[in-house]
Amino acid sequence: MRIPNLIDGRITNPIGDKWLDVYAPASGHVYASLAESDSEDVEAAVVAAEKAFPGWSNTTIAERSAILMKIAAAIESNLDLLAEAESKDNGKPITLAMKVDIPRAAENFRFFAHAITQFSSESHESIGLQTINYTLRQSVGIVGCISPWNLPLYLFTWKIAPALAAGNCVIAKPSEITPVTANILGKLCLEAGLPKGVLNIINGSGAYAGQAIISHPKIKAISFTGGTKTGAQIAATAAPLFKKLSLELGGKNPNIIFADCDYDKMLKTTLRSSFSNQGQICLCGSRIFVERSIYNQFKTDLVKAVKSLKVGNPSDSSTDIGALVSLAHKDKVKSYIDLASQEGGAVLCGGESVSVPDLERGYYLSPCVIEVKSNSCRLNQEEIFGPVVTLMPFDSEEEALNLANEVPYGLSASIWTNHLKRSMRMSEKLQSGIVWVNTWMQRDLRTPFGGMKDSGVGREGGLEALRFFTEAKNICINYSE
Ligand code: TXE
Repeated sequence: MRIPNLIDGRITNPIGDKWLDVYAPASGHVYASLAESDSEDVEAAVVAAEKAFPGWSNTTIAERSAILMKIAAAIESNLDLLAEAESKDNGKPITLAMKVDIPRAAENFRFFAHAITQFSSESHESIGLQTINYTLRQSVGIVGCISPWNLPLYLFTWKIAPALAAGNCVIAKPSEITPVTANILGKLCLEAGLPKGVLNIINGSGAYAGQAIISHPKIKAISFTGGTKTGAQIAATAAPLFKKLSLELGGKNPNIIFADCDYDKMLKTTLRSSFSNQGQICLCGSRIFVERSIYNQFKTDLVKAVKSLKVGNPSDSSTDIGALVSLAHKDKVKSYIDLASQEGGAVLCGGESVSVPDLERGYYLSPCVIEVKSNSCRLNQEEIFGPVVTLMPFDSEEEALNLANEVPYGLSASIWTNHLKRSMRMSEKLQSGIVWVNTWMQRDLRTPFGGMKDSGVGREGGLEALRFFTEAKNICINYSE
């Protein structure tokens, strides 16, 4: 299978005719080749987007919304095809792709199809001065959307749906590790009536295709989700070009468990928040802090539950944990597990390569729980982004708060307690963009989404995303004689 680019409504080979291998993580085999694009391909996409922009930005809200609704419906009617492609490309269990990734991609389009009809701007009357100000929120122009490999179609659509709804033309780059579903989507968008040149998909590596997008002077806004180091590099390139930037980066999220919580619900959710998608979700709760009075009980119960998770073929519906996304990523995760003994930690379960019958070269790792001695160790300070969680006890609310905040990241946090005032006090003081109380990853698409500290800059989601993908212009009219 060859995966070229989508430029100006046409499937286009990369100008340099270079191709990258795409691996199936479940088997470790190459199964596709991907366009390795560079600045010439990006230039062609920019030319197409410039041509399409006047038409698309002046398309009525009702028409834009109707096209986005058709795209949502097309994603839903291709659920099986897209879920199978996502599972094969990423290594995630097919059940997860069917239940979460693909339905959510459709929901992203449907949500922004509605949201744009409710997007309004302000007017300010300067009383006594016969002056009125009103705000126009106009499309930015050409925007760049760069997405990662962990939730490929889910995050790709999370960016392009609001960008398109707000009347922009998009140059989008899916991760070179998981490009397949984005490219199926490109075709569905054209069939749904999205005019040519409005969505251009450029494939290839971050170093060439990605860098060409972020450094192109006519691409005026960049929405990026990925690693913190890459985010810093993107900011360094984009800042002198005065681009709007939205960066959703890594996390090292605390999961804080008090003795007075609903224990069974907490345990079940903690299993999910630790290991869903092989722990490769920026919102996973990777540092678990437990009140000392229930620490030993929790440790025993968690380890027992983790040992019961089935690591296996992602296409098997009984699989809980599929393959990690790449060999390089598996090696990175493994290197952190190997650090445990050096840092005085104890591996309580998992962390070993798993050989799945007939898929011996796949990237499988058993889910791992590590008890750490201190929050300052690398295992607790650096993003591992795999099926690995750490455990530590705490004695007081204040100590839990300090442990949670003593980390460079600030994306999300979970608190488990039935003590209302404590949950509110903690929520106020936690340094993170999202706080969940007695739940995890319960997403309402109207809410602001993003992180503090090294977890990123800016917020997307709901009207925040539409604000990001528009320029606010103030018009001041004096109507005195
Ligand atoms: O992601 P990259 P990587 C974290 C996780 C992981 C680490 C590195 O800890 O181990 O990041 O992952 C594109 N200009 N997260 O290296 O490189 C790239 O092609 C423009 C957290 O695989 O950040 C891809 O499309 N684009 C995260 C996208 O950036 C560039 C999800 C993300 O890849 C570029 C993924 C450049 N110079 C990893 N360099 C989350 N927040 O959910 C790369 N890219």
